[in-house]
Amino acid sequence: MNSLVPTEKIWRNGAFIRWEDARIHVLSHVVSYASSVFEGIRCYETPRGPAIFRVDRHMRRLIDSARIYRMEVPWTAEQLGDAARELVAVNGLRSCYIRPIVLRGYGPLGVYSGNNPVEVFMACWEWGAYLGEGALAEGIDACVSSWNRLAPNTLPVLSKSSANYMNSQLIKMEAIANGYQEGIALDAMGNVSEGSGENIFVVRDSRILTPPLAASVLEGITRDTVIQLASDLGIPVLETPIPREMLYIADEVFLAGTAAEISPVRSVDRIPVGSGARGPITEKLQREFFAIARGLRADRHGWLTAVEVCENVV
Ligand code: PPE
Repeated sequence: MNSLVPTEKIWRNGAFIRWEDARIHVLSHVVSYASSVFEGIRCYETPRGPAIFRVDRHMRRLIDSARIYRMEVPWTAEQLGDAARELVAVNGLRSCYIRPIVLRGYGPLGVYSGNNPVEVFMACWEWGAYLGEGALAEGIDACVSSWNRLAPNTLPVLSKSSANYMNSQLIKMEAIANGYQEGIALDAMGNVSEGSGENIFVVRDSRILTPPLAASVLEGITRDTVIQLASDLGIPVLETPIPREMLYIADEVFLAGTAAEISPVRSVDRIPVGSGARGPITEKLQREFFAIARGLRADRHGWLTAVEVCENVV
């Protein structure tokens, strides 16, 4: 599952290099100190060719993530968006996951990173169902993690930095070790925060609730997409602190992220969510989301960026 199949090319600092050549030295700053920020973006196959979903928002967040850590990215969001389109085209992919990474490279060691070069890489590969086959239709079994999400004044969660994913790994490993597919973390106050790699939504009495940004969540782009689509469909959405026990009495729970897309949660801590199957509001949002992403419904919010397919990929 989720195996990494190499493609031809990776973009590095403005040029395409072979997949095998995208290497860094073991003493690069990032290896010891996790000094990198990254993105995850999906490109969907549409009837008019491949299209990247909300690439401008992702590239803006990448630059913002770097800015929080005083890393200067020598590219604009627009230039990185162009690079992403070219990357998909040169690799001849129809649909894929795109991973840009900004890192502190080889140079002096020691915590201070101001004298290490900032390098930008971007790779893509085909990535299927993030939470396993059947997750989108049947839902997943989740637990509340014994690990909290990052407390304010520790690591900034609005920066999608690699360091934050050590916390995500603890949440995910515990969940898998205990027979669940995903862990839901609480924030430092004990309210619901997010999954190890997804934002969370709860449906109760035909309203959708999601934790606010101050609940130590990543400002997810799929989260924003869900909020917009719910509003289009006339379903009220509230960004509000959610107590843990709401997960046990909710009508529906779902996770949202680029990799996970919109995935229903069918049980939390072995307590069935609602009827224990995908709920109607989750399904409605999934249908709308995939129809737009796959170019089957009008792109009314301007979320898709077309990739011009190369005829002769070398
Ligand atoms: N919270 C976390 C902690 C998170 O990692 C993600 C994305 C989200 C929320 C949703 O953000 P967005 O993709 O903008 O809707 N997680 C990415 C990485 C997953 C991974 O395993 O790597 C992703 O979904 O691409």
